[in-house]
Amino acid sequence: MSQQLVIVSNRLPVTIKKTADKELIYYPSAGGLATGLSSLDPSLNKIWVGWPGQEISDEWEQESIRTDLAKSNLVPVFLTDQDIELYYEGFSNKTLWPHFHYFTQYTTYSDEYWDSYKKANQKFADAIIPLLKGDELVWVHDYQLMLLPKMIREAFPNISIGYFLHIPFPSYEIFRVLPWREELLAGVLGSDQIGFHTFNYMRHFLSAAYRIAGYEHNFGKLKVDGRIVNVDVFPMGIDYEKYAFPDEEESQTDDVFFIQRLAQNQRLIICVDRLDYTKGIPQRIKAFAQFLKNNPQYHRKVSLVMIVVPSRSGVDQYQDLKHTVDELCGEVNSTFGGFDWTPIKYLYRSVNFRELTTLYELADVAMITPIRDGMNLVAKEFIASKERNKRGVLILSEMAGASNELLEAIIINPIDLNDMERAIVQALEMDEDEQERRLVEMQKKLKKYNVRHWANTFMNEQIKLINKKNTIRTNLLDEKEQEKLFEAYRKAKSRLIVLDYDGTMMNFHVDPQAVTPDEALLKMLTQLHQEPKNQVVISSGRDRATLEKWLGHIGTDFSAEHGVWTKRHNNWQKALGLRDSWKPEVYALLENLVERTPGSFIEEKQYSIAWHYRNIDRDLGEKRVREFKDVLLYLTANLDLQVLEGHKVVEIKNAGVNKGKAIYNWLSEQEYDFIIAIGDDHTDEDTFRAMPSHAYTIKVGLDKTDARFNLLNVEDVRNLMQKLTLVNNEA
Ligand code: GDG
Repeated sequence: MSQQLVIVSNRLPVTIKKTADKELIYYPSAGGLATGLSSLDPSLNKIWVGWPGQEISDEWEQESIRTDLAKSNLVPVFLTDQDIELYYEGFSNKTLWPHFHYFTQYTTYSDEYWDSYKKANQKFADAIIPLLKGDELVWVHDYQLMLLPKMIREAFPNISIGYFLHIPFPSYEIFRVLPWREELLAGVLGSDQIGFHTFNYMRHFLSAAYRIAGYEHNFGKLKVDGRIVNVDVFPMGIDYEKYAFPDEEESQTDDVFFIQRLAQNQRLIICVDRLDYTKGIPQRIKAFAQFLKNNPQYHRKVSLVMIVVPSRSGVDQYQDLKHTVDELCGEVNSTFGGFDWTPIKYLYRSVNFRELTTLYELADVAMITPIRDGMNLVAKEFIASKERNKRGVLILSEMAGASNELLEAIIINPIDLNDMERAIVQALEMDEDEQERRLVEMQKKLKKYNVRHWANTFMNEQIKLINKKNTIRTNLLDEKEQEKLFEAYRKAKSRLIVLDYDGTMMNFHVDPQAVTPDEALLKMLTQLHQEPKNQVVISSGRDRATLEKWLGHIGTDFSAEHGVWTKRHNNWQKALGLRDSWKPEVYALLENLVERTPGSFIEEKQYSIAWHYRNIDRDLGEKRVREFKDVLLYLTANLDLQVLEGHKVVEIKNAGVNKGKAIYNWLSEQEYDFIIAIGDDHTDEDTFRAMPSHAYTIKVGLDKTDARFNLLNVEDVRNLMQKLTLVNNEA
C-alpha cells in the first residue's frame, strides 16, 4: 500500500468565496508550495489540510464544501471570524510575524491572542487526528501552526512529523522575549524534522532550543523525550520553468501592453512586494530619490515600477505604512518628475501572472530590498524570467534568505541608502557580458535547486529518519526482549545487578547534591538487594561518603569514584597503586578555571577531582574544557593521570582505574548466570565492555554504545527495576 502524506498549512491551495447570492466559488491558488508538493513521488498518497479562506458557519454548507474538496484530496478546517481575528490576524500576524522579523516594536503581547492561537492549533489537530492511523508522513507548514506537531505527537507517539518554517527564526535574544517561548518551542519540537531556509535560522533555533528548553544538539540532531529530532536547512526554490518559459497566451491585458511600451523608452527598475513593513519599501524609495538627486544624467531615462500588493489593511502599522509610501512616492514624483516623466510608477494592487512575468522579463533591474525576509521568491522568479534574454541585474538585500544562494546579485544592506544608491548606479552601468555571466550562474543554481528539489529533499530526509528510527528501535529493550530478560532472571541461581546512579536511576539536576534518592527508588533497591540470589552493585562516579549517606543503609555493594573505591562484604577497599600527590597541582588549575567561569564548580574526591559546568553555557564550558585539556595533557603525561569527560563534567583521576576494572572484583569472585548492567554515561561503557557476552548490558539514551540494548530514559529504567522486583516476589 502506498505511503500517505498529510500536508498541513494555514491556507488550503484553494480559496472559497461566497457571492452575494450565497453561491460558493472555488479559486485555486497555485503557489510555490502547491507546485513543489505536486511533484513529490507519485507513490505518495497526498491529502492537504487547511483553512479555505472564508468563514463558513452553516453545517450544511460545511458538509457540501467537505464533499467538494474531498474530490481534490483537500480537507477543510473551518475557522470562525473570531479565530481569524485573534489567531490569524492576532497572534500569527501581530505577534509572531513582527517578532520573528525583528520588528519587536510592533509585537503585540496579548493573552487573548495566545489563547486563540492554542485553540485554533487544536482545531487543526482535531481535524487531522481522525484522518490518521499513525503510519503516515505529516508535513506541517509555517508560523501559524507551531503548536500542531506536539498536538499530533500526543495522539500518535510514533508518527513521522516534519515542520517547515517559511519565515526567519530570530536570534535567541529576540525569541526569548516572547512570554510563550517554551510552549512554542515544545510545539515545534513535537516534530521529527524541522526545516529552515537558511543556516542562520537553524542556528538561532538550536540556540533557543538549548537555552530555553535545555536540549543540546549534535550536528543538528536533538534528543527530545527519547526521540531524535533532525534540524536542517532546506532552501526553498521556485518552479523554474514556469517563469523561464511563461505561457504567453495567458491573460493578456492592456497593462501588459503598457509595460511593453514603457520599456521601449525607459530603463525599468522594478519591485514587487506585499505592503509590509518587513519589505523595506520606504527605504527603497528614499534610495531611489537619492540616486535621482545625485545622478541627474539618468532623469527621464529610468523609472521605478513599484507593484505593492495590498495586505493586512486592517492593521494600524500597515495603514501607516500605506500613508508613508503614498507620501514618499508623491514627493519623489513632484520633486523630480514632469509632464514627460513620472519617476515612480506606483501600483497599489496585485497584477496577474502575465503582467508579472512581462515586468520581470522587461526590467533592467529588480530591487528586492527587504529589511528581513525568510527567503523571497520574487528574487528567484526574476532571475528565472531572464532565461531567454539574459539581460538584467538583481539588487538583493543581504537580509533576505535568498541572498545566501544568489551570490552573484548586487548584495546590499537595505538600511544603508548610500549602499543602495551605489548599487543602482552599478546595476545600470553593468555591461551586458557581466549581466549574462551573473545571470547564468544564478540560473544554474535555480534550475537545479527548484521547488521540486526542495520538497523531495525534505521528504526524503524525513523518510530516512523513519528508517533510522526503526534501526534504533531494534536495539530497544522492548517488551518482547524484557520478557526474555525476566525469564532468564527467573531461572538464574545467582544474579549480578550493576546500576549507575545519576542519569540512570535518577534524572540530572543543576545541583548534584539535590539528587537524593526518593522513597520509591530506595524501596526498589531494597527489594532487589534483599532477594538472596541477587548481588546488587551501585556503580557511580560519586564519592563514597555520598553513596554511603544516601544508599548505605540498604546494604548493597558499591563501586565509587569511577572504580577508585569498592565496597564488598561491607568493607571499603581502594584500588591498588593510587596516588593523590598530584591533586594540589590540578586543583590550582581548576580553581583558576572556576574563577574565570562563574557558575562552574569543583568537586573534590579522595583520588580524583571533577570540574562541573552544568550550570553554565555549554559553548563556554566546552571552550574552557579545550583550553584546560591542553594544559592537562602536559600534566597527565608526567603524572599518569586520565581525564574523563562526562555529562558536563570533566574528571581527573589516576590512570588505569575505571568502572569496568572495578567490576572485575565481582566478576572474578564467582560465576553469575544472570547479569544486568545499566548506565547512561560513557564512563559506563567500560562496565559494558567488561561484561561477558550473555550479560544484559543496557545503555540509557540513544548514543553510540557497546551495550547490547538501549532504554530511552530514567523512567524506563525505573519501570524495568520495578518489574524485576515483581519477578522477585513471584520467585
Ligand atoms: C513567505 C516568506 C518566503 C506577489 N505579488 C504578486 C504575486 N506574488 C507572488 C510572487 C511570489 C509570491 O507571491 C511571494 O513570495 P515571497 O517569497 O516573496 O513571500 P511570501 O509567499 O509572502 O511568504 C518568504 C516564502 O514564504 C516561501 O517560503 O520566501 O520569505 O515571507 O511567488 O510571484 N503574483 C502575482 N501577482 C502579484 O501581484 N501573480
